[in-house]
Amino acid sequence: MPIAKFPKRFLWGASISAHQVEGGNHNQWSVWELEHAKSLAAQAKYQYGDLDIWDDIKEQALKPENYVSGRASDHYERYVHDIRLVKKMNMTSLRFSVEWSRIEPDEGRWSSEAIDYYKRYVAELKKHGIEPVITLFHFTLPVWFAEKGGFENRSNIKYFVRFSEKILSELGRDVTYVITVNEPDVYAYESYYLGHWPPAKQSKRALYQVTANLAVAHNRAAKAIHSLNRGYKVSVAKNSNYFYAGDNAALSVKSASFMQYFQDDYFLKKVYKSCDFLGVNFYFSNRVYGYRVHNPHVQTSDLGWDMSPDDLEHVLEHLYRKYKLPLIVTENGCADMSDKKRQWWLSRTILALQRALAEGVDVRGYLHWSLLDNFEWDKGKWPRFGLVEVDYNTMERSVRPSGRKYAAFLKKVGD
Ligand code: IFM
Repeated sequence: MPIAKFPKRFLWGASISAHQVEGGNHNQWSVWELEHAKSLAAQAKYQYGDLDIWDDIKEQALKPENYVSGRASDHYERYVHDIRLVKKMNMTSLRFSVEWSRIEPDEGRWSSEAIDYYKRYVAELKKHGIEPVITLFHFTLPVWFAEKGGFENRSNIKYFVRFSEKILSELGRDVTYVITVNEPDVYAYESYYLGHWPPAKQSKRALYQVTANLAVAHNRAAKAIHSLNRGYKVSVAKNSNYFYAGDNAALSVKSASFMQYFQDDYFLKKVYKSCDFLGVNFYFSNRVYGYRVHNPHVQTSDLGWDMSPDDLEHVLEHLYRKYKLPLIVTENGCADMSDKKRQWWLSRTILALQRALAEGVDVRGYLHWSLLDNFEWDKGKWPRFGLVEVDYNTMERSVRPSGRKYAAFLKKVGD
């Protein structure tokens, strides 16, 4: 692992989201999972049969249970243990999401039990000196809000703003970093254009409407949060993958830059003025020839995603040059069940962070996706993103070799 001089108080840690790890949730996703588990299992061979790891995952991927979050990683019950693990791994920050459907299970009814739970959760982090980075919307919604049309209806945004105000006024200034919306355009694209996620619509109009409404939701929630206290540091977590031309043809160069613009700036232009920093989620790069993306597939993750960790540097440089806001990498990682590639991914990523810093980019943190193996939405539980492996039968945790290396690096960097 390379050793670098990172800024003091750089946030080093990992990310998780409520629905993917907590278990026992009842929201629009859990309802959808139960309705679709059988058909997702039936399509598994067609969906994943070409992946290199098909033989290793087929038993799991062919079973409907794989597609039901259920107990997930049982983090709701085991958070004290998991936070201790975060500490033991020398991390200084944890990004997690609060589950709106627990906090406001029925419209206008706040659950004091759920609020107390998240207060205890934050207190546990603070006790260990771990900086919370809290997410308010990470793809899951209370059923009542989804039934009203969710973020497709602009008039529903007020419910999200009310929830944001409520939870932050309850948690108070024990929290500083707030992500309003996670990967807004991934959510809109998967749920309203491709129809892979609930509510499984396939409409261009809905795609644009939801994207635009999520920008408004962020702006209004940020305003409400800032009026509680100007000390909150608010952002979105923007998915930002890297597009580059595969050859020198003018069309490839133009297309790559248009794709980058469309992915990043179309949304960020609407929200950056109400952000105190930018959260960046980086997973892969896209090589563009003419109008098309065609990746070299030299190194791929278990999900078949191109692995080009070095390109994080370009993404950070591009966003910083454009928006002049401090950056925190709020997600970055790879699905790697054998844990053979994650260590390499981490060291290349750390070098990319160093290069970006050396170029003058104001990077303030790195949060690896993910702390734990977790429920990967419509793909279920077979993709393994965790620095820490979860045995879904016993819920036992074991830190993977890559997790141990990351911990050793963080120890050195912290000394
Ligand atoms: O698991 C997801 C997460 O919920 C959002 N960002 C990408 C991750 C890996 O696909």
